[in-house]
Amino acid sequence: MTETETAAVGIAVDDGIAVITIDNPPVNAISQAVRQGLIDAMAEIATNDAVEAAVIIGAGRMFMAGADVREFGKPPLPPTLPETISAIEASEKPVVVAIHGVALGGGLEIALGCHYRLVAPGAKLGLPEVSLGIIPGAGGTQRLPRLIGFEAALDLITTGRQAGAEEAAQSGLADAIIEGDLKQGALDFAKRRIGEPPRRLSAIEAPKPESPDFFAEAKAAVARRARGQESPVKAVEALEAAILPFAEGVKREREIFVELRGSDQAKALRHAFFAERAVAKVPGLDDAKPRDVAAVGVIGGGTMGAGISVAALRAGYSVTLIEADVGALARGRENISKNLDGYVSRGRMTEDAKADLLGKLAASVDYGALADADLVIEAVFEDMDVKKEVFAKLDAAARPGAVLATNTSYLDINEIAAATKRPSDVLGLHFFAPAHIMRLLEIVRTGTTAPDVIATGFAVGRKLGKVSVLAGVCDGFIGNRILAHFRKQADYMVEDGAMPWDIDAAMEAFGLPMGPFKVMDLSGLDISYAMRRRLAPTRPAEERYVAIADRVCEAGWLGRKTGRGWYVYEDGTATPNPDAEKIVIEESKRKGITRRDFSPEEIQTRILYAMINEGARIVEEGIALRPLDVDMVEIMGYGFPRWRGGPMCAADIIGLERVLADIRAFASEDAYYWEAAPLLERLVAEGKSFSDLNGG
Ligand code: T1G
Repeated sequence: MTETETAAVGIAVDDGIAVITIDNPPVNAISQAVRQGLIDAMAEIATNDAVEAAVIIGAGRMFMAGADVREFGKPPLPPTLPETISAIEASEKPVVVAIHGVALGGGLEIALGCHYRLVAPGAKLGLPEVSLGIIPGAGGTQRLPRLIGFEAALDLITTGRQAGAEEAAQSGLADAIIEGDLKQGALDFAKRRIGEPPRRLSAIEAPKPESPDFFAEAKAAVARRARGQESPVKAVEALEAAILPFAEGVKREREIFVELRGSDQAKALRHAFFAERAVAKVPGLDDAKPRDVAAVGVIGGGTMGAGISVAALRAGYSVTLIEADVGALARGRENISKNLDGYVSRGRMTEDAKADLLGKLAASVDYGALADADLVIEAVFEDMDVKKEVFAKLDAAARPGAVLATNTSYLDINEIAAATKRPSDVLGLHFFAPAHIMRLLEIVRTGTTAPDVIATGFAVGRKLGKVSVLAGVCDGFIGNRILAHFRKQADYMVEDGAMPWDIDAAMEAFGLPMGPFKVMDLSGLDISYAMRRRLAPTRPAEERYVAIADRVCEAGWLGRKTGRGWYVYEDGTATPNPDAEKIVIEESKRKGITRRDFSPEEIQTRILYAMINEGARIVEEGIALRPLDVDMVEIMGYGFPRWRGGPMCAADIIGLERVLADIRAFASEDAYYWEAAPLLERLVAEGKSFSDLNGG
């Protein structure tokens, strides 16, 4: 047995088979050292007569997570990944790859350069590059269709989704699933291949597309789904190049890859990738140990409470639901059961699994049933007096050390906490409807929340599969506070000359899944009406107030539930409501406003800048820890296009100087609203950007 080592790639020869081990923790990212190590290993295999075949395998949790995302913005160091893969594929001796955990991006491309692919039962294979704003850049778009055909390759590459071991074996992506010891299975497999000619995907003739219009149709369908994101559409172009001879196809793939790599969208998506992980890293919280949570109590079985209960049950917690009376309790159970039915009907849960989960649900009208709960989440009516009463009762019933959470969206949690004798155990866990589906969780700390209580919030959020973002107490926390400004701008423009459907169309073109007026119709106009009434006493007298939505609401048009709101809903289609249009025109007239045109670009800019300006205030006040926390809230909770990186990242990409100059220009018409956030002013003066505040 001979052995040589580089830092990241080890090679050991055992009975004629070289075992090449990638060892670059934590995820075996393909750093320069890994690329060089693989090239050296292949050179050694070629010249070492004792070697007759090779196995490539990953050390640690997974095979490989792909290219090192941290190297992306930097000048590439040789050897390139395509060179590395060519060296593997060129081997005259059979090379078998053994995949456990994940093989993603460049990791799967390396696997495609090997002659045989074996997978462990739990393995997941994917090309997630489009989600980073790029395309596979090391032959993935050329080798994959040669192996599994265009349709299957297009599905994997344009969605970035991961295929499991079974699917990989069925599609031909994997040659076999190895049960038991993966390395031993791979060694046995490699031994049987000794002496066989290498199987090189690049040598296979270009496949035929499934139909003559295949690429044109695919491009149109992918573009519709992508909502402004370029990379999936470009991935189809790269795939189309696979009908060319391999050398020409990879050249085209590389050109597209290089073009996208430097794009703003790739920059924004990389930011989102790191931000999604950075939000869980709260400075100063490193030493706080989360409290153990197994039993969860939920107070309130309405839409939110039922959604939270389902999220908790699915994550493996036992749940005790509390309602005010027996009738409400039955309705709460019914809501939970209906949510679970959603999974069953989509084939994502069996009836048995549903029954199991319901078996872990207890329900009671007595707070005494919460005596053993480790965490209680209150999701009752949004009213301070009601919440205080609930927390006083909870204080009496819950065991010492239990974490007490409120799901309020707006109310002052300091005040709620003060209704208990243990305010340091109280925090906000703000879920987004539907709570079992939406991935955002705002974890709201009060002035007194204990560090280990915050840490518990993050640990629970992680177990629920949420992206948790820390926020401070203010009206609306991070997300709804920005939403209020988004809506205000939309209202101002409607009163000044745009129509609600113009705003919706412009914001959908911006990349939102649904415009703000359609969203209001969906959630019910009475919700925001009640909110405006609540805020009326504290609204500054000098602030502009648009009464259009109030009048639409007062006419009884509450949105979809009444068949009419900003739109009229008939036969499954939405058309602009002509009566709402009349109200818009009347209100402009009543205020003496001469209506003017707004281009889609102006609509997008005003709304985006309102979000940026408020986001800057939120960061400056410490409500959000960093600009990236604001970005994650917007992306995960409000449909802000990920490929724009969130509002703060979008501001950096536009350039803060320009953002500030435009805001000042808006301020010349409306000085009250468009006062630039001091943080924005300061960053521009110092020549900095929001990303400078995000930390390493
Ligand atoms: N590069 C660098 N660091 C990475 C990384 C990567 N590719 N993937 C993960 N990390 C870090 C991550 O930031 C975190 O660091 C730690 O590893 C654990 O990650 C030419 C160009 C692999 C499924 O898009 O999907 O190949 O926060 O917390 O939940 O065509 O990470 O601890 O400091 O996420 O177990 C394509 C992205 C590259 C894969 C593991 N690859 N990664 O999930 O742990 S493009 C990807 C993931 C490419 C070629 C192109 C997941 C994971 P820290 P984690 P996890």
